[in-house]
Amino acid sequence: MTGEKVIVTAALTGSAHFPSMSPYLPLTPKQIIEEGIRSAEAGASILHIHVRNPENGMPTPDIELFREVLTGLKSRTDAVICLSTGGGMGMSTEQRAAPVTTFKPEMATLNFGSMNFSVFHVAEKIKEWKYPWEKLGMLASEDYIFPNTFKTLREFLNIFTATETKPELELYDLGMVSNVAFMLGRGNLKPPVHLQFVTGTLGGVPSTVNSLVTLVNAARDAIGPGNFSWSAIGAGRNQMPICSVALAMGGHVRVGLEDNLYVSKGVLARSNAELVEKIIRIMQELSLEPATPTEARKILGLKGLAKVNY
Ligand code: KMH
Ligand code: ZN
Repeated sequence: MTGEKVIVTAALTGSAHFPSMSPYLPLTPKQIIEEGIRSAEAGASILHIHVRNPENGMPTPDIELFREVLTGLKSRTDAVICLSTGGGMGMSTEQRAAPVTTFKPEMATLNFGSMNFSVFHVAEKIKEWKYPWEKLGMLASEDYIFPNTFKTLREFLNIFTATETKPELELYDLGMVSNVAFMLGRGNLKPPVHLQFVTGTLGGVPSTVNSLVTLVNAARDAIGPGNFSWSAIGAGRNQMPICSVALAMGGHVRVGLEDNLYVSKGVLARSNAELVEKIIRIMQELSLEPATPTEARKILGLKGLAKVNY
């Protein structure tokens, strides 16, 4: 990929960060749309979308909220939309898959293995809570297993095939690389696949250079160098260092408030665009340029905006 344009993904709000953690986390459809437009203007070619209850910021699978965000974005930017099927804690597989079935997006995430996915440790750091659900949800995550069995992966992939949606395979650990190789071998997945290496979540690999290098090398061994493109996530303070290493390795990058709330040590990012601008400044120092949405579609082999259902 060296010399190719770099795809910058902006993950706008997610479900693992809570309203009390930052006043800049977009919660309402209007806020998510504005954040997406500004991130695209700053150079992001993919916008990764979750939605939240506008009353209290709680992650929700509400289809009408997705529709409002998707139509709002489509009317103002040609950026690629990558919908989340990870949803939020406790959402059923059906709820998680519904946005793909309904809107037939060009891309959507697919978390490629079950794991502990917890944020309970963050609760101790929050002094003032905005909403009652936050502390309850955070503490309950100590006993949460994020379910992504081979059966549900097969069912999700059948949906993605039917809707011509390119899955972005979220890999949090080494075993998930084997899962990809296995599903390729069974024909549930077709190469080239797009891998998102997620580092720094509690329950997944740590955000270290060695973790990223190990995951990339494992993918090269198990999936084959020509059979995948890849991007990297560093959670929290490791977002820019891990993305910088990914750039040097010829990978694509994901930034945004879903994964990191800070633009520098102790300074809250005031928008997703700030994080997009920061990684693009780093890219410029490395003589790398962000891909446009059209270039991202070509690199990833996407079906085009004309074939979505929103
Ligand atoms: N939660 C992020 C670490 C999804 O939305 O399906 C990866 C992600 C998964 O964005
Ligand atoms: Zn997400």
